[in-house]
Amino acid sequence: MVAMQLHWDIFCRVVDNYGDVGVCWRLARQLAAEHGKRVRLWVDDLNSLQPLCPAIDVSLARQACLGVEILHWTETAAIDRVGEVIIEAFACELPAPYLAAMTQTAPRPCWINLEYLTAESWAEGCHGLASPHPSLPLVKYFFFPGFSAATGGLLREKYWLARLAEEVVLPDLHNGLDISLFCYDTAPVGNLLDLLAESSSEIRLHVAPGKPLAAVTTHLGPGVQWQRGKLSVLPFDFLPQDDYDRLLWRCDINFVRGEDSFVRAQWAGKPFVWQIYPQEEAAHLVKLEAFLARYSGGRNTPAANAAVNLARAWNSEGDLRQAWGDFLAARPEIATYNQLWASRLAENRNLAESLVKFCVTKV
Ligand code: TRH
Repeated sequence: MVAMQLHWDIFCRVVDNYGDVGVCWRLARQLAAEHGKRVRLWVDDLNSLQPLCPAIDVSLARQACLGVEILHWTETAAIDRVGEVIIEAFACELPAPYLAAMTQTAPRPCWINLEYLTAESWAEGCHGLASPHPSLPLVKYFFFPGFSAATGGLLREKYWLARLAEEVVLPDLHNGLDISLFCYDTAPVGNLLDLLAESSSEIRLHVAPGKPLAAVTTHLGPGVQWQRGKLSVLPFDFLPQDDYDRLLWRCDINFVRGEDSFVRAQWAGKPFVWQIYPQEEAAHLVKLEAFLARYSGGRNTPAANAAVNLARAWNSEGDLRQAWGDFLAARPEIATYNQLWASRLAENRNLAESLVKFCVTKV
């Protein structure tokens, strides 16, 4: 008999920024909306989820929102039952009482450790591996999102992406370029602003709050909005997650970071520039190169080289002026390729589908 696995518990500990909770919230919503699962999302920091989902009330220990039950995960939170599938996001460590309750459940629940996204090939070899608990009669499975069919794939909501694609089919009446900026404070934002200010046509730079806006303010001085030549610098308030997706779909070029906005920029099929989450000893640069190798797929065209060189210049060192100029010159070709890249990625099973199929086999 096929296991129903109706009840899913996702545990999310917010380390920093919005990526951990952004991924978990998106996954929870999709499992509920597209797979009919009853999903409980346990989050230790509701204040980080609230900007992505303004409808939630951070004072509540338990609430429902968009088909998902959201639980404030505290040391003292009561464990009333365990799910049939448990997702421990990014090795966040399940609470001991919850683990104990899992050992009392028959059949044993399916326990997944959802890993961070990487394009490195070792992730394909580790995807789906079992890790028996050292002392309890439980097995945890490593689940790797990724860019190939040998991984768990990427988060991609069928209904929502189809709707966004319809929205951008609307006539495009704007002049000049719309660019969104979401990055860490280590990006060469000042250099970029100087280059954009030299533009002979209009550019509207939409700047996310937090680190991106702080970097802009450091370079341009205090202000609410800035005008430099034909460049308008327009800060925006933190948007609900769906509205941020819309912004990426509407902009001509997106600067994105981390994990979730990076994936969304790829579905938007527009030229994008990714800043990877910086790690100690520059470990992130290996991951960046792994992605760039997959993305460019051995092409040695001006467009492929321009996209790769700008990513390198944005993340570490390099001639940003040259890289930006080449990127702009190749923008139409990069846009065409990114549409193709998105449709190739969409041939892989998406992360939620992969999880549902994988877990059924692990009862
Ligand atoms: O916030 P991030 O830097 O998150 C990072 C990465 O996930 C990184 O891998 C992880 O190690 C670290 O967190 C802890 O970037 P990311 O992944 O793009 O997540 C941002 C989320 O915020 C994403 O879901 C999009 C969302 N967002 C909005 O909903 N509205 C907004 O206005 C903006 C700017 C972002």
